Amino acid sequence: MKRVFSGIQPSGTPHIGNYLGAIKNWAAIQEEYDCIYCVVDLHAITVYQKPDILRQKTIDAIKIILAAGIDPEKSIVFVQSHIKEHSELAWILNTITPIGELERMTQFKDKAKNQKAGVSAGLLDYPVLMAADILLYNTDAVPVGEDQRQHVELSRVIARKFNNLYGETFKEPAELIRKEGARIMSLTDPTKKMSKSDEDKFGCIDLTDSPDLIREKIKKAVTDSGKEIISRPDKPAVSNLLTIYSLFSNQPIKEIETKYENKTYVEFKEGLAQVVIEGLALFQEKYAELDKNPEYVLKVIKEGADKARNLAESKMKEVKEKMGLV
Ligand code: ATP
Ligand code: LTN
Repeated sequence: MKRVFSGIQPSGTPHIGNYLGAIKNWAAIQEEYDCIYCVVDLHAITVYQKPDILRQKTIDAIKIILAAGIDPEKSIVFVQSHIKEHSELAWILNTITPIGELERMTQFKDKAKNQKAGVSAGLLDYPVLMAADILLYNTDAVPVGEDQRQHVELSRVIARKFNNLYGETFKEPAELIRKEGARIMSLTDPTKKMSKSDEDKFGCIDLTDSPDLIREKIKKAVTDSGKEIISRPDKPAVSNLLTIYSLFSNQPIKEIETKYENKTYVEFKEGLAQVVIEGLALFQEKYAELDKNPEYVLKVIKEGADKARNLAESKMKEVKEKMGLV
């Protein structure tokens, strides 16, 4: 089976953008691929995190992965900082990565704007650590949202350069990006992607939001001028809501448009809230069960690290031999 690797940062609370754009798909492809899913705490610290909160969010992120239907008997689930080879390989890859490639990354440029106290070397280096995550496990495919495409492309550039210098060592990974849901937009500003770091809490629906809060957020979501409920470039807000509706209900957008022809935005939003609440119900039920069973979660984390370590150690040995690091 081909290998899949992906990661989620334990910063903020995951939202339906993370779910529809990535995690839901992670569960769906478990039968087809040999999957490894990682909570990337070393990536999260490229922006300051309070230690106690980081610790808790890391465990919460593991629970999110499990509640989304990822089965630790089938897939490896682990925490990035538990496997030291990620940092070790990132250092090695740093030595062959041109700074110019890192400076042109869109995510770096966006996040650098918010680091008022000066941009850290870690923020610039973020994509190299991500390349290390991916290349360490001979990954074939990386399921991510659209915002991560550029980083996966860079990991191919780095793999190619290493292979040219030191001999065939790394596979060149492909991004696996779904057409629908790859970029869920903010509910309050449809020109921005839904993001955990958004200060406006009404922009995001978090995966752990209660039904009442989901209804309230959808009620407050912005719409476009005109009354039609239709997906069109000049109706970015409504198009985003229709995408969310379609992905949670598994109905094509065209059918939803027909259903709400001649109906009001209020009626459409009530229907949407219901679909989102129902679409998250099973996930939330599983999440609440895991909350009651912290020993199980810790056991999954430990066993996941043991499996990942075996693979990572053997790849690092190969890398060091090829480079003359003996
Ligand atoms: P955020 O901006 O919310 O902090 P992120 O991309 O920085 O998200 P992660 O939590 O690590 O951080 O992302 C997990 C996955 O969710 C990634 O594959 C990412 O591409 C995807 N993702 C993030 N935001 C969206 C979105 N608005 N729509 C679709 N996919 C998204
Ligand atoms: N940068 C990604 C998280 C991430 C990742 C990875 C995704 C870190 N390492 C390796 C796929 C493969 C993000 O912000 N979503």
